[in-house]
Amino acid sequence: ALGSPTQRRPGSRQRFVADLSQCLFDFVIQLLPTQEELAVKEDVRKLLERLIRTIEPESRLLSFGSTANGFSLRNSDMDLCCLIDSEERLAASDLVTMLGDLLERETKFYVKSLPHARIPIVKLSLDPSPGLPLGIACDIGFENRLALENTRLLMCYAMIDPARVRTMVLFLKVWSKRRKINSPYKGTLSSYGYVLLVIYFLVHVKNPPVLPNLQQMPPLRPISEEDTHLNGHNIWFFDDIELLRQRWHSDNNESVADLLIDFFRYYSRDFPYNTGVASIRAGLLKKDSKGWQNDLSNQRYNDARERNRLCIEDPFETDFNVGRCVTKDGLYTIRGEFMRASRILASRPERAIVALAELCE
Ligand code: 3AT
Ligand code: MG
Repeated sequence: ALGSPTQRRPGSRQRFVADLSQCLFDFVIQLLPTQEELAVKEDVRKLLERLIRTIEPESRLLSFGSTANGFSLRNSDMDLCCLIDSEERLAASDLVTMLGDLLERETKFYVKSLPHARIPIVKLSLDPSPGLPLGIACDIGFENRLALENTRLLMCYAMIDPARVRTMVLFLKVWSKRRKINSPYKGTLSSYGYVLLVIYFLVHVKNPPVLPNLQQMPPLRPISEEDTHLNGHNIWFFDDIELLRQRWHSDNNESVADLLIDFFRYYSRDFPYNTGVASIRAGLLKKDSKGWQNDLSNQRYNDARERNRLCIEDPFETDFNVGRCVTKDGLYTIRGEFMRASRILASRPERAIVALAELCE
């Protein structure tokens, strides 16, 4: 009988949304890495590169993931990729073993080599110290050129509209970590998966769109197949962001708070989890058309079914489901969290800061 709070006080909803946008900006800014942290990480990268070159002189060590795409939070891990420019190189598993031994001898890092993993890596970590109050965690992989390219794609999306895109992504990363739904090893979704959900929403769900589809824009000049393909995957996208800014403007003027509220609503109610695949390259696809269907009748597909609860197409490796780690329980929990977030943002129209705190509790 009281009606919704919005009905009680006209205008209070708009005020809430405006306050929430401001709170989101303020909240995210204090979570960004400091200049000092970035400098320490760059020093670590250079040190590791020097050491790797004692094994493979023609190698380069490059950052990817959040350290390189503009979606980094304070104390996020470092993802490094070693590229070797010479023709004759050791196998990744041998490199991992040799590098692990070398780093164990020459540095203070704790080292764990995983030479036989699907993607062989060396994992490093350092305990906290006065200069590095939160320590450091770092993964080194080899020849993962697709990851370098998808990092560049996400970075370009971030650069088109940093105020809205970066704020949304950074907030969702913190939120998903605090709500414990950011652990692919435990059946929930990786940060990379959440970022793709945000971009999918901004390119394909919002109308008018907040972001253009960089993979479908016509190239400025003809490009050869060789230049657009890597290991059989089309990795082309429009990456001249300066030019894009001159030529493309979004007609969508919603605030970051409006977008976030709508994001939670969409993924709690509207996204077709049972049949749909979120593809930032091609929009909403069908699980059927990708062979990712939930075929309940066939025993053989048991495993596939468990892997295809939440379907998010990788932008380049299109036969790869980025959400494949998400289990039945994991998806149930994630959707529950989207609903909880929606409910909190719908029911607290007066105090944005309280809503935000409750959201990330
Ligand atoms: P954090 O700040 O570490 O939480 P992040 O942005 O670094 O987030 P991830 O650690 O999830 O994101 O992933 C790091 C990069 O590794 C992002 C992407 O280039 C690559 N990557 C991660 N997961 C996948 C995947 N399932 N398929 C393809 N590339 C992936
Ligand atoms: Mg990372």
